[in-house]
Amino acid sequence: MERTLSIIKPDGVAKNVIGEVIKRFETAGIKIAAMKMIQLTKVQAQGFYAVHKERPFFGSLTDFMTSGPIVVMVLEGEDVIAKNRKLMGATNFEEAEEGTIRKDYATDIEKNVVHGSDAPETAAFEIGYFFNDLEIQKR
Ligand code: YYY
Ligand code: MG
Repeated sequence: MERTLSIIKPDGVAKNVIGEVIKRFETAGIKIAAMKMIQLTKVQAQGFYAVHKERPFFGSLTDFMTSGPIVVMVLEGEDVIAKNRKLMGATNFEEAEEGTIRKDYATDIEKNVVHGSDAPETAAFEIGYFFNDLEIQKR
């Protein structure tokens, strides 16, 4: 069993697609092991996206991520890191496959509805950034 971190970003919450995104996870057989709605501070967003701190879009991305509430989830299942990335679609919605979350709901390369960890190491860091062990359901 593998775990990954998923975020419904401020644009996804504002567009009322929380349920739609979660439905896609559940339909794909993915289990939700933890979930909460929060609003990040700038410092918290910078810490979460620290790997991108030298990128030109870092300032804009971290402003956007603090612009409204987000839904943070721990997803669980076999091969869930790759499965979630597949359901999300490419970073740039214009390049995302038909039927993916980003193709259907993103409006902008930055405002792309969802985040998903991209590897086991980043998943471990990102889950630990938002949840302690007691907040994650065991089955
Ligand atoms: O993992 P993923 O979200 O698909 O993309 P990353 O390359 O990790 O970039 C994180 C985040 O940064 C992306 O979801 C949107 C934003 N971004 C951007 O605004 N402009 C870019 N050229 C690349 C990424
Ligand atoms: Mg990424």
